[in-house]
Amino acid sequence: MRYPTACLTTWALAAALAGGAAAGPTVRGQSDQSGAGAIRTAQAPSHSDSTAERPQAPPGAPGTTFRDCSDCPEMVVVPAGKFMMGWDSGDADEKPVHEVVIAKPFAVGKFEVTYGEFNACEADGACKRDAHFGRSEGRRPITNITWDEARAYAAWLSKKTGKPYRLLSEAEWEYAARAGTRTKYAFGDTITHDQANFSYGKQGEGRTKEVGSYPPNAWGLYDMHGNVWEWVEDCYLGTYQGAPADGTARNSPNCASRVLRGGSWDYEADEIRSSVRYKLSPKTFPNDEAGLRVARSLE
Ligand SMILES: [Ca+2]
Repeated sequence: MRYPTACLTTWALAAALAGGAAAGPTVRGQSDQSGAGAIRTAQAPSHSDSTAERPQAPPGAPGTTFRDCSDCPEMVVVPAGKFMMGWDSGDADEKPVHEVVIAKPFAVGKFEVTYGEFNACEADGACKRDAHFGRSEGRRPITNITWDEARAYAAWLSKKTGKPYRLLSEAEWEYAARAGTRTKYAFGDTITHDQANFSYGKQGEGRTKEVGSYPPNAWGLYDMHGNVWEWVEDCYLGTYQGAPADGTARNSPNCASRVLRGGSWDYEADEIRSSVRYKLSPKTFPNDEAGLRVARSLE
């Protein structure tokens, strides 16, 4: 069964009605990523949002959004549940398709981490400024970031907030990207340039776009398909044979490659599907297609 029937939860359907995953990225030199033209369908709260510093009720219910500090990424609570990870018709590393159970709700970054957000970490001395060419691109997703730097950013958030920030596990990432669907994309078995930032077919011609420039998936998460590849916690292993069924990350001593998910602005539609995987050395740099999204465990 190539694309099993979509199975949205009641909550996911409600969220959807409310408005709301080859070949891998090549290492390229820097290009001017300025410019606009994105189809804006949502406006994220700015960092100056006066509500950001107010005490907030502890997050818990799926769909709840929150921010733990004014400079912190906005987070969305995703529900507990289970899903089938991988794709029978995909690459060898997407098999075997296997069930994963996510026992507890957890929070996921509503957007990819932006330059503006990462700059706060740099300003605090916890992230390396010079590694990112000194660019300041506001709400464009941070790029040219290594796996080590991505984890350093999450560690900084944890220290700053006292909350357990981290990268998503690979299983959590696919669970969040699918948002209750079993189709090739969160939007169905096809995807259009009105739904995600991906290549028109000419390698190197394109750019990142401001996060939130395209519609969210059914769980309120933006840009899971395309824009930038997103580092996850797992060590890259060539198949899902022996993969954990509880959503935890896979690891390996002296891991040579870490996983990125979701595709980027420079990849075509087939390569931004929910199940697609890529690997890079955790210290790969520079790469103008590699970014991150954070997760936070809930108490
Ligand atoms: Ca992405």
